[in-house]
Amino acid sequence: MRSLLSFVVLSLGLLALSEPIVSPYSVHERRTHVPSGWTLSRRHDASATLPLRFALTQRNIDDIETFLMEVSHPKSENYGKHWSAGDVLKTFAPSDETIDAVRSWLLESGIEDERISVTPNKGWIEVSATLEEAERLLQTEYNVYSHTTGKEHVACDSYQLPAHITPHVDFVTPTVHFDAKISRRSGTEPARTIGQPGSSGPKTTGRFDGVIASDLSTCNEYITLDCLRTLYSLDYTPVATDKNSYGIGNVTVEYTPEAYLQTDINMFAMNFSEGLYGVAPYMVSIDGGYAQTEYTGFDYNGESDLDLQYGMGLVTPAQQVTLYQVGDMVEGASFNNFLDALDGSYCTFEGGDDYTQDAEYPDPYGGGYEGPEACGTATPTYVISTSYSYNEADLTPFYTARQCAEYAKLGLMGVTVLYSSGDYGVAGNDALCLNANGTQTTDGIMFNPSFPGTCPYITSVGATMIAPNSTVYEPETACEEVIYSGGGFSNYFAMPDYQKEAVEYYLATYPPDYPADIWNSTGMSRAFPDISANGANYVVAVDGEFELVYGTSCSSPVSGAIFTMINDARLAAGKSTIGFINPTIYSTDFSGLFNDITTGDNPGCGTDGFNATPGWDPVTGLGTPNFTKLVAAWLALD
Ligand SMILES: *[C@@H]1O[C@H](CO)[C@@H](O)[C@H](O)[C@H]1NC(C)=O
Ligand SMILES: *[C@@H]1O[C@H](CO)[C@@H](O)[C@H](O)[C@H]1NC(C)=O
Ligand SMILES: *[C@@H]1O[C@H](CO)[C@@H](O)[C@H](O)[C@H]1NC(C)=O
Ligand SMILES: *[C@@H]1O[C@H](CO)[C@@H](O)[C@H](O)[C@H]1NC(C)=O
Ligand SMILES: *[C@@H]1O[C@H](CO)[C@@H](O)[C@H](O)[C@H]1NC(C)=O
Ligand SMILES: CC(=O)N[C@H]1CO[C@H](CO)[C@@H](O)[C@@H]1O
Repeated sequence: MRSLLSFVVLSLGLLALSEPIVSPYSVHERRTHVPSGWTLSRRHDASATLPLRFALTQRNIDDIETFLMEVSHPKSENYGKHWSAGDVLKTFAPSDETIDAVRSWLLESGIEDERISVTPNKGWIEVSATLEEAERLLQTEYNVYSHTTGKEHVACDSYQLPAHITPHVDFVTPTVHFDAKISRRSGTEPARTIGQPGSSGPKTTGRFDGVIASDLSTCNEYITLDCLRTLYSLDYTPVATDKNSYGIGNVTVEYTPEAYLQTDINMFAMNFSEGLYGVAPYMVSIDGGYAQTEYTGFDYNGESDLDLQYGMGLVTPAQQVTLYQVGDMVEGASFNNFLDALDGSYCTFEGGDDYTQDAEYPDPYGGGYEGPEACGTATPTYVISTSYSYNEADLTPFYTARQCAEYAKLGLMGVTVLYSSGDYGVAGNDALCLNANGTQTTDGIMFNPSFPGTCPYITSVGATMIAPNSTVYEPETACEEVIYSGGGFSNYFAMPDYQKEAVEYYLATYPPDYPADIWNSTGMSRAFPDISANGANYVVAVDGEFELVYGTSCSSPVSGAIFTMINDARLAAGKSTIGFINPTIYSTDFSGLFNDITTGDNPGCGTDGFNATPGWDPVTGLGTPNFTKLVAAWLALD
């Protein structure tokens, strides 16, 4: 024992005196393009200090899909045996070996111990490095880029890590992460985050003055709760509302400044759901989120009013709905800020996750939320529906991969995560398409998939509509009114096994007639959406008037309500929640339980997009839910 110890001490002593371990460097991340509007301005100042943050590789993360399938695949013995938050934390926290490897490398490279800090959750290591140190550690060169607006940003084109460090680090910031959000986030101006007016929310055709028939004969022009109940065979009164203390019926996430108005819920209630009058969602405030009333208008209230009126209406007033309201008025928030609140192990330092990308709290911009960033303070509910999205290309592969793994963790815990698939067909938000050099413009010609829609561990929801002059009793068609259902093939994520058969059938039977350089035709990438629901002509009370609203923003909360009712039935029967549903809904036992949508398409990027076809398709997924069939099939599972 003794001699071994002194040997260790001796070798450490030698190490400190000798040259660092020689290990060949290799490129860790490289950026393909400088985003539009930015130009290389100059070398970064030699006197600058960089807050280098190393995102440490999580333990067992390569097995996350296996773990998730184990509890989510209907044929698995452990179906429904979801994990506790503690199990998740224990399984994935970076190992001591990882922390030691990165720390030793930094020490050997001449960084003093007191400058190296590890976050309490062990997820990150931070070092305040001089420019010379950062460039030497990462074998790179930092430059300053200027935006047409005069703003500046520091970035490098690529960076390297020594071979023995590579397996321990997901990514390093600040480096190549230089995307759309960053361009809105420099100098003193806060990030333009999701939920901000002008970002892609639902669309409205404005005030609506039509007359809604008391039977269902006007559903093709005006969607109401009754139209949806009939379309999706949803005739159910929840019974497990008190039996289960937490989670069910908790369906919505909103990002400040988007906010609902109780007066609008009440107005909606008077016409369509009497019992909803005066009922408020249970609000969980994250990072200073609150239902702001300073700003009104469709851009501020449309999304939240829609989500809550339909989400709350469909689960009935008997079932409480939780509203996660994320972010303050100054900075807003990102999905990562929300995930931090649900999972303390995901948080980084005192501030956001990637300070170039996510909101930081306490808000450094003044006049905002001064409390600490929410970190593991909120409990995830059983169904979480979000009607906001990025374009995949707004973000880097490492950033999306890390966030996507978080959704898998929620799935492990029995949570169903739904995201709207986007409203621009095969184009991205705001009709942006990709160029070969990686930039996004409205005249780009390459399809531009949406994120988190392309994350294989969430359920992506597209949009349908009742065809003109059709009734609720006829099959719907892909939404082609005001918006087009987002759908297509990821450029970042590989195809998960659960959808292989369905997607391969589509590709073989209805091969899209587009050149391989405008879409990911490899047949090996994650295809979306997974399902769909009506997204046109919703009658929504917004700022004291009824408006007609369109978007996959409608489809996601409606699907969330349906899955919440299925959870209710299972919980009442003493079973688990349905959790991550994709392996189940694509399985043969569930074939035919969704209403197959076979007409319509999702144009974008100067094309007609893809076609809805028999079976799964990249416009409407497996189709729209039939609650009656689905609840029976899910009750038949353990
Ligand atoms: C709501 O109810 C009022 C009062 O009955 C009626 O005048 C109005 O047309 C209704 N609006 C809608 C959109 O149904
Ligand atoms: C990228 O390609 C587009 C379309 O070809 C072009 O308009 C744009 O100037 C290019 N941008 C950069 C930064 O190269
Ligand atoms: C729907 O019906 C109206 C009136 O009957 C007619 O003018 C219109 O052409 C029809 N639209 C379609 C798509 O059939
Ligand atoms: C297509 O998708 C696969 C898997 O997601 C990915 O590896 C590949 O790079 C993508 N191709 C392009 C051109 O983006
Ligand atoms: C939904 O399923 C029920 C029960 O099988 C069936 O009666 C109903 O017709 C289905 N609805 C649709 C739209 O297919
Ligand atoms: C009805 C219900 O289950 N509500 C729960 C929603 O989630 C919050 C936690 O975020 C619980 O406190 C509520 O009881």
